[in-house]
Amino acid sequence: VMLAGTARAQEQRHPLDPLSAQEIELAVTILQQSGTILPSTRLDLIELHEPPKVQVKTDLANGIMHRAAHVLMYDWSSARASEAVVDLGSRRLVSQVILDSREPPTSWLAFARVEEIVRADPRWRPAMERRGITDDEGVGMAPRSKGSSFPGRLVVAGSNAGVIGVSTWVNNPRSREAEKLYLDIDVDLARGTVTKFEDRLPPEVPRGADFFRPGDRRPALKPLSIEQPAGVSFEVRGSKLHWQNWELRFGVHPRRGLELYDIAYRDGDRLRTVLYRASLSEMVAPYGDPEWRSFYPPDEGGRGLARSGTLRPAEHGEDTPPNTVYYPAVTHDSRGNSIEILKAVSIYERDDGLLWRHHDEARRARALVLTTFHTVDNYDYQLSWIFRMDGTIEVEAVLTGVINSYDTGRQRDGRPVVDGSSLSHVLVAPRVAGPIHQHFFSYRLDFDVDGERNSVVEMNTATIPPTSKRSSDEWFAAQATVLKRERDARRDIEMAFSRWWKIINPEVVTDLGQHPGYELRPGHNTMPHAGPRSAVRRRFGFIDHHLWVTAYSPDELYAGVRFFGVDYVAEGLPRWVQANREIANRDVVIWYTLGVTHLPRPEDWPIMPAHRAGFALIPFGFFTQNPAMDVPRPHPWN
Ligand SMILES: [Cu+2]
Repeated sequence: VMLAGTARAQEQRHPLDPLSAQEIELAVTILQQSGTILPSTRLDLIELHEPPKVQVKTDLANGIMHRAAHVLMYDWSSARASEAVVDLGSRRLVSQVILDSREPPTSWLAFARVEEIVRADPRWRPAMERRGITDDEGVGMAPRSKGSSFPGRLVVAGSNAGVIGVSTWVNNPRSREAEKLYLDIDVDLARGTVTKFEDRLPPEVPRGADFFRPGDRRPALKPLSIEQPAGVSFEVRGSKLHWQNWELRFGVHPRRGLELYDIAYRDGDRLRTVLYRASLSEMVAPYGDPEWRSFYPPDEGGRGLARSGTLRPAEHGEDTPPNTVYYPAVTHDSRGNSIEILKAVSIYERDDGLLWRHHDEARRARALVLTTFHTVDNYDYQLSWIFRMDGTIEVEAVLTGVINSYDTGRQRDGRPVVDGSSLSHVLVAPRVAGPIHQHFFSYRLDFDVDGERNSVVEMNTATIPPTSKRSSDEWFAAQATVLKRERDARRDIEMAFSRWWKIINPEVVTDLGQHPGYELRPGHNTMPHAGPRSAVRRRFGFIDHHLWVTAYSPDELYAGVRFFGVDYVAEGLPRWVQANREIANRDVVIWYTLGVTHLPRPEDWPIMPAHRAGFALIPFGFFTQNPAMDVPRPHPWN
């Protein structure tokens, strides 16, 4: 019994598991006791100090667990950003580094500081009450940097004079648009005080219409029941998930959101590794309407996908099916308090259409979905990892929520769009313009196909040129090219060659004499349309290409920038690949940029219908036949 219990405890914990609430609090306590955290210090990120892959494997083999926290912080009174590593086992401060920046490391920390200062001012609550707002949680506040656009400089270098304007609005989900609060507020970020507070509420405040039009509902549909009377077919112990032949772990990171690690497939009596780790690494949304403003929010890096308020709990039976099982996540606020979000990760099985069919024999597919919901100001994202019975992993980003908009003053378009028009915005409602923009997601995929040493092969399909033997022009073939160096591995989708990529293990040969591999199959994608000298292209150069391949390095986690306070031109992928490291038959990391170009439609208003984007990881020669031939009949829900 003891042994079984130990084995179970072993299986429940993993060196890559996110910090628990106790670990977050312990890290903060150690930093307070060592004098590293002052009363004016705020905590930007409290995360697992990620051990290198080699240490993770050694620790797992030896059944030991090193736990350390990495903490990124900013002291508002001295305008100093620093990072520290705390060993949680020995309860020691291991290292502290002052960063070469006077700026807060993320816009989130500046948002949190503004909210903290304004909410503590005695004039705030009466001003809210005058507006009929009793719960100010839905009130948005943003630092309005004077003379530069977000994400710009907040603190003037070399000075503590951090006086800044504050924009305020109500995030009323039932209102047509974010309502202005008519408050003129300046705060001193360094001193933590409000220096100006003017209430400019006009006698008649325009209110938006109700989004959901409750009196105007269509008739309800007949019931469709989704039930699993015998329970779900997956099992979760700690961070470990088993479903069908899949074994993987999942956790939530304050910045990166849902992360998967140790993804493996049980193939007979062998447990075969596929991915060491997979997560979103950055996202950025450049806006292109010259009549609006220059704006390219990095919602993952700048705000964080799971920091205070951005990770939204699921609503039972509405955003996921009723057979969903919910799992909590732990994140933290800027004072270092841990926050538990219940229903943070939704896991459910869903009917997945046809698995395979021939003549009178067929099998029904089931998929396992791991999903999270995020609200970043106006926009909403659903980020999913979908596991299939045929060995496929589908990665999906769903975009919904409220588009950014501005008031044109025009009730309607003067003339319909005609031939030759150039559109940088669309009137989506009377007076409301939706500016053109793009969404880019960078996924970091640390493949370990049957082991660490992998290669990436580009596949280009083209006509075989006629020869003297074969004069016909009807032959075509897929040409394989191994990507050998990082700088040659900046690649784009090419329709003319039906281009795709395959991640193989060149040291393993299957019974068919092939290298086991996984295909990265792009879905719909896009290229950046801001020019190459634009701020967004210089700062987030990862959007220049759909595929990047790098040699594994434990510090290289963010395709864009690690911290925003430092001068962040050409950080991340564009900088790393200048080293031009070898990538053939190495431990490699694949980075895929998924893009959506969004010219808003009237149908995107007031709340945008869910728009799906994604790509798939599909076994190609990983198995020696269809791995789902063994699915029993009749279909698996009976
Ligand atoms: Cu959009």
